[in-house]
Amino acid sequence: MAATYNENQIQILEGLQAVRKRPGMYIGSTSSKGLHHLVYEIVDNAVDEALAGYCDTVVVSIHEDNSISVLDNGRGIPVGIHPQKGISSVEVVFTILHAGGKFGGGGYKVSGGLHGVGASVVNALSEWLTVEVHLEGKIHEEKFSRGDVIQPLTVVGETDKTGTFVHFKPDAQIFEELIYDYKILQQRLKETAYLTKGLKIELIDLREEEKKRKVFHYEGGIKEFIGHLHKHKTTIYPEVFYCEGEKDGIMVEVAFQHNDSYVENIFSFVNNINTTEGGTHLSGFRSAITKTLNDYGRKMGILKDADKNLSGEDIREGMTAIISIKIGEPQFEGQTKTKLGNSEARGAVETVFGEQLTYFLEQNPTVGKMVIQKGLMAARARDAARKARDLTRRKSILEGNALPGKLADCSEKDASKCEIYIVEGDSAGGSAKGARSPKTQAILPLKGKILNVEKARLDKMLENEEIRNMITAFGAGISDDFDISKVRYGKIILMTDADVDGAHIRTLLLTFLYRYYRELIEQDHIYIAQPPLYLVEKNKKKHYAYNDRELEKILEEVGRTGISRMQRYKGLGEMNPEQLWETTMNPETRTLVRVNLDDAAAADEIFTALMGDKVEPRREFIHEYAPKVTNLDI
Ligand code: 1YM
Repeated sequence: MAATYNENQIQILEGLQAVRKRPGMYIGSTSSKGLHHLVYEIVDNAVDEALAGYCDTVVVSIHEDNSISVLDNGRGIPVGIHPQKGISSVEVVFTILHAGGKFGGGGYKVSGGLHGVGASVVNALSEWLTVEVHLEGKIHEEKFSRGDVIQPLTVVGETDKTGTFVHFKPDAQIFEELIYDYKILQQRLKETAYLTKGLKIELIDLREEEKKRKVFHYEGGIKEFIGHLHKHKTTIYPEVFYCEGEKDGIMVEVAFQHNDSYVENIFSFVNNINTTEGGTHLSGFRSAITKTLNDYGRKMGILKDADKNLSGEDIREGMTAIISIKIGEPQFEGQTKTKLGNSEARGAVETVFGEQLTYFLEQNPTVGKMVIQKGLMAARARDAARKARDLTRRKSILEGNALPGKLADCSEKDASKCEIYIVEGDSAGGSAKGARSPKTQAILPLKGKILNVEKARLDKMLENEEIRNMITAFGAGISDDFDISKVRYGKIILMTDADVDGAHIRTLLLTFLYRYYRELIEQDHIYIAQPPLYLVEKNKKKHYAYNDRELEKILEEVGRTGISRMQRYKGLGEMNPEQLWETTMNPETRTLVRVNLDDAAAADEIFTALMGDKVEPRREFIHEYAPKVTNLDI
C-alpha cells in the first residue's frame, strides 16, 4: 500500500532536518571543503547520466552571489509521480535522503562523491535551490528553501531540448565559508573529465568583471591524463599503455607510462572517487604488472638466468599509472574511507590488465625492453642504497650518536607532543634554538640548499648530509624501511625565510617530503611556519604583519604618526629569539599552515613544474601562481 502524502512529508522533514543538524556527517565538514563538496554531488548525478550514455555536456557556473548552477543535456530527471512516494520523482531526488544507490531505471549509479549522499543533502543545506527539467517539450520547475518545497513542480514553459538544470545557494547558517574557489573546482572538474572520456565539462566564473571560462574535454580519457601528467617530464618511450575491459560486471581501465625519474606515481579511482589509500584494485594492478613483465623478460631473454626476478618496486620506478574501475557496490574501508575492499576487484583488474598488457608487450617489444632495463638498474641502485643505509646505521651505532649533532632535540618522550622545526641557515637556527620551548620543540638547522631529490636516486640522496640529518632526526626510516609509527615528532614544521630563496628551499623540502614521506603529509604531520614580514611599534606596543595587506591595515588602525619603529624582516636571522617565539613559534599565538595532499596529481604537477628539467613550465607556473607562492597551499 502506498504511504500517504502526510506520512511521507513527516519522514522527509525528519530526514532533511537530520542533515541540517549534523551536516558534517553527510558532507564531511562545513568548511570550504564541504562547500565545494555540494558541487560535486550535483555534478556526479550529471556524470552518471553521461556514463549511462545519455549526456555529453555538463556546464558548471559560479554566479556573482556565489551560487552554483549545473546544467546537463541528459534525459532530464523523471517528472512523473513516484508510485510508492506519491510525489514526483524530481521531488523524491531532492527531498528523500539516500535516494542514491540504484535509481529506478537500468544501469547502476557509479559516480559519486566521498559520501555519495546526493542531491537531497545539497538541497537541505541550501538557502534556496531551483531545479529545472527539460523533458517532453516542457520546462518543469520546482523550488525549495532549506529543503522545504516553496513551489511544487510546475510547467513554466516549452522547450525542444532535454536535460536537467540545478541552481543552488549554500546556506550561510550552515557554512563557515561561502566563497567558491575557482581553482579547486577547476582541478576536480578536470579530473572528472579525464576519468569520463568524451564528456565535455565547462566551468564558468561569472563573479569578476573579466569572466572566466574553461572547457575540459578529453576523448582519450585516462590515457590523455597520463600525457598531461607527463607534460613536463622526459618519458623513456613514446607510447602510453591503455586498456579497458569488463569482468564480472566490473569495468576496468588502466593507463601507464614510464619517465626517467625514480619515483612511482600511481593514482587509483573507484567510480571516479580517488582512492588515496589504494585497495584491492591497486593490488590487482601491482601483481599483474610484476608477473607479466617478469614473464615477458624471461621469454625474451632480457632477464638472464643469473638475474633474479624484478621486484614490483623496481618495475614501477619512474612509472605514472592510473587505474580506474567502475563497480556496482563499492565497499570503502580505511581511515579516510578511500580504500577499496571488494575482493572481486583484484581479480577483475588482474585479468583485464594482465591479458592486455601481455598483448601490448608483444606488439611493442621496445617498451618491454626499456621497462625491464630500467627495472634492472633500479634493482642495482636499490642494492647500493641498502648497503649505504646499512653503513649509515652501523656507523651511528659504532659512534654512539644516533642523532645528528646539529639537532637541538626536545626532552618530551611522547612523540605526538613533540615538534621539530626545520630551519634554513645556521643563524636562524641559532635564534630558533634560543626561542624554543625545549621540552616539546626541537630545532634542526639546514645548511644552504638541500639536494634536489627529483633528480637523484635514494643511494645518491643518502650521500647528502642535510638529507641524512633529516632522516635520522625524523626517526622513521626511509623507503623500504619507512615506519610511520616510529616518527619522533607529531609536527614537522618547515621554517624558511619569507623571500624567494626561502620559498625555493621550502619547495625543495616539500619535494623531498612528497617523494619519500607522502604518508607523513597524508597524516597531517607536515606544517609551514608563518614568520611575519613587518614589525610596527608604536607606544611600546608591537604589531606584526604577515603580508602587505596586513601592514596597510595595521597602519590604518594605529595611525601613521608616532610610529617608533617599522622594520621589514629580510630573514628569520634578523629576529631576536623573543620576537621569533612571539610571532612564529609560540603554539598559543602562531599560525601554521598545514600541508595537505588533497590532490596528489596537482601537487605532482606543481613539483615537476618547479623542479623538472624543462625551464618553460617553471616560468609559466611561477607566473600563474606567483602571488600565491608565499602561502603555498598544495
Ligand atoms: C544537474 C544535475 O541530476 N541529471 C540527471 C539525473 C537523473 C537522470 C538524468 C535520470 C536517471 C534515470 C532515468 C535513471 C536522475 N534521475 C533519478 C531518478 N543533473 C542531473 N539526469 N532518467 C533520468 O537512473 O533511471 C535520479 S538522478 F531517480 F529520478 F530516476
